[in-house]
Parts: sequence; C-alpha cells; structure tokens
Amino acid sequence: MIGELGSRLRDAIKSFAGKGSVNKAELDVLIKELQRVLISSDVNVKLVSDLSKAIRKKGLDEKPLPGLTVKEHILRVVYDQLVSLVGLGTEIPTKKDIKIVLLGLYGSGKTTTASKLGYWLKKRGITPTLVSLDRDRPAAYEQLEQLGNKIGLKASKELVKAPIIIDTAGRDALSESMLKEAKNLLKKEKPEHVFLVVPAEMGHEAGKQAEAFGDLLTGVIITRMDGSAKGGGALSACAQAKVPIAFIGTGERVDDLEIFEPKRYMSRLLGWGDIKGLIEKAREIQNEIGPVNLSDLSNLNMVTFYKQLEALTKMGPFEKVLQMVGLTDLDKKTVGDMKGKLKRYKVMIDSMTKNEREDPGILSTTRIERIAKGSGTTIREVRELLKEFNMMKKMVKGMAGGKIGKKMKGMNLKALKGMKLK
Ligand SMILES: Nc1nc2c(ncn2[C@@H]2O[C@H](COP(=O)(O)OP(=O)(O)OP(=O)(O)O)[C@@H](O)[C@H]2O)c(=O)[nH]1
Ligand SMILES: [Mg+2]
Repeated sequence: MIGELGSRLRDAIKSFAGKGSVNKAELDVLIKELQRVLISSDVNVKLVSDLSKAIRKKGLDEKPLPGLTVKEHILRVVYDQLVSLVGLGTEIPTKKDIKIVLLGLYGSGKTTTASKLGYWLKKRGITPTLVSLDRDRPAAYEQLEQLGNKIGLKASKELVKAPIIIDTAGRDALSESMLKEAKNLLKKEKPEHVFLVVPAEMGHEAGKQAEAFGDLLTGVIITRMDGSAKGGGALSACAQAKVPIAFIGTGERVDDLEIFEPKRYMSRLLGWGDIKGLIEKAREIQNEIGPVNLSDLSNLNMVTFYKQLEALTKMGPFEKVLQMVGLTDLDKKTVGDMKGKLKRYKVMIDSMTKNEREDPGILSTTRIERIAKGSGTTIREVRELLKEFNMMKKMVKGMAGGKIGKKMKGMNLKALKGMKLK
C-alpha cells in the first residue's frame, strides 16, 4: 500500500534529514520535491500550494520547541502538514445492533467492502447480516452471498432486524435520483454509519462526490488504495471537503480493510514510525518500550536492563519500537537476529545471581565463565552483553531531571542500534 507515493515522500525527506545543518535553500528543495510528489498523486494544486506556504512559514518563522534542532523542527512541521493534508479520520463506534449503509457509483467497491466490513465487525464480536438492496445488477445478491459464505456471514435480499450492512445499487454518475433513493433509505433505516465508497483512482474528484452527498454521509471509504497512484488526491480531497475518511481498502482480500488514522497512515507512509513520538515524546517512547520508568533508568542495572529486554522481546511492541526509532528499513532477517540476540541476553541474565544483576561491576572472569556455562552461551557472548550494558549505562548516566528529552531519544536509538551487532 505504501507504494510510490510513500517511497518518493520518504526519499525527499531522507535527503533533507541527511543534511548536516539546514538553510532556506535546502528547505526550498524539500518543498519542491514534496510538491512534485503530491501533484503526481493528484492532490489538488491549491492544497499543495497551501501546504508549501505553511511549511515554509512555520518551518522558518516558528521557534523550535526546546530541545529540537531547526532541522527536527522543520521535519515536525512537514509531518504535521502532511497529516492534516490527508486529514480526518473518524471514530467507528460499534454497537450490537449496528446498521451500516454503503453508497457509491458503479464498480466503486461497495459489495466487496460490505463483506470486508462484515468481517471487520465479526472480529469485534458482532455478526452482521449482509443485505443486498441492489436490484439492478444481475447476480448482485449472489455476489454478496458468496462473499458472505466465505466468512460465515448470512446474506439477505430483504432488510432484516439489525445488525446489518446494506449494499446498494451503483449508478454511472451522481444523480438526483440516487440522492433521493439514499435519503429515503436513510430515513427509514436510520443507520449509524452511512459510508460513500469511492475508489482511489478517482483522485481529487472523490471530494466532489463526498460533497454532493454532504450531510447524508458519516464518512467515506476509499477503496483500491493498493492499486492507484492517485490515493493521495482522493484522501486530501475528502479531507478538504470535511468528510471523515472512515476506512481504506488496500487489496482484494477480505481483510484488506483498515481503519483510517491520518497520523498512523502518514507515519507508515513516510516509514518513520511516529515522528512526533521520536522527536517530541521521548517519554512516551519509553513507555512503549515497556515497564521501565525514568527512575529505573537513572539507576540502570541488570535487573532494569533485563526488564527492558523483556519488554522488547515481546513480538508486537518490538516491531513497533523499531518503527518508532526509525529502524524501518531493517529486513526480516535482521529483526530475527535482533530477537535471537535479545533472547540470549535474557538467558545470560537469568544465570546471574541477584548480586550480580544489581551490581554487574562485580562480574569477574570466573563469574563470567560460570554465567556462560550456566546459560549455554560463550564467554565472548557474556562479554558482549556487558559491553552493551555498559554502553547503555554510560548514555543514561548524568541524564537527570529536566534534560531528559533529547538525550533519551539518543539513548533509545543508540541502545537499539547497538543491539544490532554484526
Ligand atoms: N485491489 C483492490 N480491489 C478492490 C478493492 N475493493 C474492491 N476491489 C475490487 O473492485 C471491483 C469492484 O468491486 P465491487 O465490490 O463489485 O464494486 P461495487 O461497487 O459493488 O460494483 P457495482 O455493484 O457494480 O456498482 C472488484 O473486482 C473488487 O475485487 C480494494 O481495496 N483493492
Ligand atoms: Mg455491487
């Protein structure tokens, strides 16, 4: 899904981020490249121009937050602007008797999305019936029924008692009759959610469709984000039209549907993890990593080190942490190596006595030999663990009180990169 838009945005930003210090000329280069990428993704020219102005103004005029360099400040501004460009996500409250209506032009992806949404709800403990009100297209019901069968959901040609997902007939263009039909249905059924389904290849035209439905909609679902270079245009146009984007379709499979969260989406698109988290919220990163609190860190020993490793080796957070510190380009093998390494560290720390853990300074050669033996590792590996522990300790040392922010960021990066030993 990241596709070309993502890789081109990433390249532009990487090249800027790689500069030693930055000046106005370099910012202009970055802005030019952002413009090129966004326009080729069919983002409306006016929006691109507004975004450029905002980046230039805030990037150069605003004073960076304490602890941020000018470069980091500009990156933050760019990220914020891109997030607000793709705009509005929405809450999707799920109720036991939920009713969802899907509207949209021919072939936009309504029927497919009905089954994807059904599956999404099913995973959340709600079992909706898929209702086909499409009387125009031959075999419309059969298509929905088949999709439902695959995921164990019933289909119906008639409205039944809730919960339901209603698939409607498409049109070749927006028309009064379509709006009228939609209004009648909504009046009768009073659904929680009314989603307009628009394919990504509509580009910025998606905004016009969303506007035409206006208040009838609770959100938009943009399908085929995987297959079109114009996704950026569709997202930004809906944001501009102030219609929340509820979900995006990212493939043909039933689970290729994601809730749209602008920040998460942009972070992933840029391959950065949450940049804000990286440069502004060092404390939160620490929380993500695990149950190590700040006072733990200022008093780092093998016990607290171990706690941190333990949190790191848990599957989910581990990848997330890597993402948050910007190590997203690591291949699967490297991630696997890191995981393996952390596991071995844990075994070694397990073989230490309580005293040794609390005060690794006492680890003499004989003790190291014993630990290697006890943990089924080698002396070299135990020494390596100690080396990394000491590196981390050094970084944490002197990190007191208010000065945490920036240093903490450095520490996380270095500590993690340090673990990626050859
Ligand atoms: N790659 C990809 N294909 C999708 C996605 N969503 C839907 N499709 C495909 O788009 C095509 C049209 O989807 P339908 O669900 O039949 O569209 P519809 O709006 O119900 O069409 P009508 O009922 O004719 O108006 C199908 O081939 C789907 O597999 C998506 O997110 N990614
Ligand atoms: Mg259909």
